[in-house]
Amino acid sequence: PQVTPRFSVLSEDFSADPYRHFAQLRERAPVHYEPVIDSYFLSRHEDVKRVLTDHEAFTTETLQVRAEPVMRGPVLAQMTGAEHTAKRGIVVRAFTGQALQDQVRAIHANAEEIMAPFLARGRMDLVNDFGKPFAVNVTLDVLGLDRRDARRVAAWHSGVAEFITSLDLTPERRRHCLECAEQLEAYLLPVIEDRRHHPGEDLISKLCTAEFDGIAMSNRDVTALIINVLAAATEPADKTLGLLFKHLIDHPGQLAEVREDPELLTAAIAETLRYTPPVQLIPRQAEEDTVFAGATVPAGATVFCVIGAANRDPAAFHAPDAFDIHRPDLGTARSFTAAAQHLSFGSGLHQCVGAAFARAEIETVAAMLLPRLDRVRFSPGFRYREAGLYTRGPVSLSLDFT
Ligand code: 2IO
Repeated sequence: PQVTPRFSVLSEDFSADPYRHFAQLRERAPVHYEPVIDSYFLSRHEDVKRVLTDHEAFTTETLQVRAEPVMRGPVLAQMTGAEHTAKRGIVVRAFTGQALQDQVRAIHANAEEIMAPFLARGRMDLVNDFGKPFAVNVTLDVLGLDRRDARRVAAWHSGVAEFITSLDLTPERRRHCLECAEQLEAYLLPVIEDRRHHPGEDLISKLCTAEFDGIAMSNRDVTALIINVLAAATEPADKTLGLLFKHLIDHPGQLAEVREDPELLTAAIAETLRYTPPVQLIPRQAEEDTVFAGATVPAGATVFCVIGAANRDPAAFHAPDAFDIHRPDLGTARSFTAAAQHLSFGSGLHQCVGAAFARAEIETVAAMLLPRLDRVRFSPGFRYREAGLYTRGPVSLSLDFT
């Protein structure tokens, strides 16, 4: 007799199109166990929200093994209590007010420079020609790192990102990722030393001069926060931009509306984040046995929140599988704050500290691109493909225009 293979989120079938499986996951396996990686996957909006906001029962302990080895120290999401409040405050200040205004100018300048050579050609791969170099250069500017180091930093960043976003790393890949992280750390240390003596307006200087409990942060703490910002600002950016244009091109009516009224871009970005979150998984560690609708998650277990599935839960969103920038349950203004209904920036204490920056970044470039990409469409013969389980986005997005 034929044996039906057990459904697995680690299967090729799932990664080819996770969205096709989300309803089944929510309805038939709301607490889904993956034996190979000894982890649980939660997919209902209510359950994911609960995991992310119940900080006692579900902690970020798991980042000690999932992030710290390549971050070279503790990141914001690992911290708790007064230390978390103080250090998060430092990062929040570095991404608001005048700092954010300066960052928007860097976003503008980088976008202008990188898109220029492609505009005359009438063809551009929005992900590889534009999004990736753009995301790296903007992040370097924000951190205050030398743009001439972009290639090296981008290569090290790929190793760091691969470590965080892989569910089953081979020992060889793991070694490669750790090597990237060590080289990145060695590159950053002299920069940190220099900024301690000659601080500027950049984020590294702010981290170097900020005090917590009257004491400056150690090189290890500053390094970890820099790598944290590098990964968080780079990895999801090109994906979000690519997904936004993919959805708008697929929905010509909504594209026309956004062209007509650029104020609608905010809603289009928020809906893109809900519909196709660039960060699909958020890990936590269960500290106690917890009963969900489906089953029990045991104390000590690693839990992955399946953000894409939660964002398409009909219990949270009406007609969840439709891309609709006008959906009344989106709450555009709330979408980049702690009150967001979608879970793409997480929720609770550790909700994305870069959400306002992300919004400014994607809004700024999209507003620059739209009027320049006349009659934008997929290039002839282009085949749309997405990749990634943890972070997910278009492999490429070849666009023709004018
Ligand atoms: C290392 C997937 C890059 C974050 C993590 C603790 C980073 C943390 C995230 C996002 C994006 C990453 N987690 N941003 O999911 O800072």
